[in-house]
Amino acid sequence: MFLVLLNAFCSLLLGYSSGAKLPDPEVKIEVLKKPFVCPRKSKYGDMLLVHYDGYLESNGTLFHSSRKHANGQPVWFTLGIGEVIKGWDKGMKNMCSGEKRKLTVPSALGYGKEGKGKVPPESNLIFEIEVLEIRNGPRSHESFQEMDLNDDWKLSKQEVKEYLRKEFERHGYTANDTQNEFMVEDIFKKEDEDSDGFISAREFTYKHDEL
Ligand SMILES: *[C@@H]1O[C@H](CO)[C@@H](O)[C@H](O)[C@H]1NC(C)=O
Ligand SMILES: *[C@@H]1O[C@H](CO)[C@@H](O)[C@H](O)[C@H]1NC(C)=O
Ligand SMILES: [Ca+2]
Ligand SMILES: [Ca+2]
Repeated sequence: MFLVLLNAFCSLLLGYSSGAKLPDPEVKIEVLKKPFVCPRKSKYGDMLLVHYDGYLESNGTLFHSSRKHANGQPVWFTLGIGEVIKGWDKGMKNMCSGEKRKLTVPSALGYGKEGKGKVPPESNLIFEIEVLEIRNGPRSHESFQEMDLNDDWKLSKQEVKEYLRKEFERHGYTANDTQNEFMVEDIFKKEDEDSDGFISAREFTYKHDEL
């Protein structure tokens, strides 16, 4: 259980995928409902809580509904980092909390040649997605400031370790120093690109080059 959380947390913190470049298929976006008040719009790196229904475009079969399946719980994901299909990453920018969109996603931005579960290979998909909540993602400017305890615009190993400790405690786990140090080393190996012993704001922010 601990390791599962650790992995989930690591991929949250470090997660961005480097996919091969595609020839730019487009997602068709239709706004079905837009709230009158919209204090904040979704941007890459934000965490979004959504309910959604996914249909096969070919014959309208509902292949997944967050309300009907998996205990009816809405799902959290981070926008723009390849955690979800590209169609969502591309089609859910600038959304308000309470907004509902219909996305028509070509197969290449969905599950592609392989398909997945109830989605056959080469299927175009239709999603009706409602955003329930938007939060700062782990890679946001706000998160960086929260981690940068001495405001020098770079993260030391100590600051990252402190952040991990707080995150684990927030999730109800006792922080394990040995384990944390191991994670910090791993994080710095990947993130400290110029090996100066600090993660700069530039090194920290998401890389969006696959979008
Ligand atoms: C819709 O298409 C899928 C995949 O080709 C197939 O499995 C399913 O039986 C079809 N459903 C209907 C109602 O035709
Ligand atoms: C902390 O993690 C290490 C490495 O996984 C493990 O060997 C050790 O027993 C853990 N310590 C505590 C107090 O849980
Ligand atoms: Ca700092
Ligand atoms: Ca650095």
